[in-house]
Amino acid sequence: EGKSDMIATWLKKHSLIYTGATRHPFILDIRDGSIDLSSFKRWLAQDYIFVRAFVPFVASILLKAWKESDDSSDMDLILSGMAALNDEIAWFKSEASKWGVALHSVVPHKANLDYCRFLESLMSPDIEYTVAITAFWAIEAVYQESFAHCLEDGSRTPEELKETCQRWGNTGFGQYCRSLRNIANRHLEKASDHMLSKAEVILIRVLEHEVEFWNMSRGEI
Ligand code: HMH
Repeated sequence: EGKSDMIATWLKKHSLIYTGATRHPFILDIRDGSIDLSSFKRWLAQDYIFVRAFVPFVASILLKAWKESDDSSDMDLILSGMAALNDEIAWFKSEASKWGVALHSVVPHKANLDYCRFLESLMSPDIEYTVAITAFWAIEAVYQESFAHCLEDGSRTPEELKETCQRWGNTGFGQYCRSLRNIANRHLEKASDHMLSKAEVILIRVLEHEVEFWNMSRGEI
């Protein structure tokens, strides 16, 4: 296989863990309507903490794109992603108040702390743009694929959870993820073998953290 769609190559190679992250029991429980509302609230509170840590991570990628990318449209896309995170934080606050979740008193669980620490490690200037943008794509793609699955024909997602699923499962977010994937692929295509193996390892780490995050949300701690 050539290097033109490294992401496709890696998704095939690591399909077990990718499916584990995108078809997790937490998501299947939403999709079949059997989700326990305490799990949903736990996910909501923990994800708010995660998204707050995700903002500086995306800012670090914006900085890398500005310094390292040959295409100025990369920056435009990343900036639009940052703007969407501003809306997302406001959405978490209003959703939490709807569900009676007090965000200021949430204690981050270990899986969340581990994931946030991992994000922080990726913010280092030593992490190349190619590696960081691959991680960024993977983090967004897991949510897109997961929540889109809850909206497909035949799903029995409870009405009160549909807005959440729409947030990441909508076609606009799907297009955004495809654009991130194209950027990642374009940079991976010109990367050295050494850089490719770093990006592949980071991709697997992201998928593992996503699985742990869903496990935590389901109360398996
Ligand atoms: C844990 N992964 C987690 N939370 C999110 N909000 C996303 C990915 C997508 O942005």
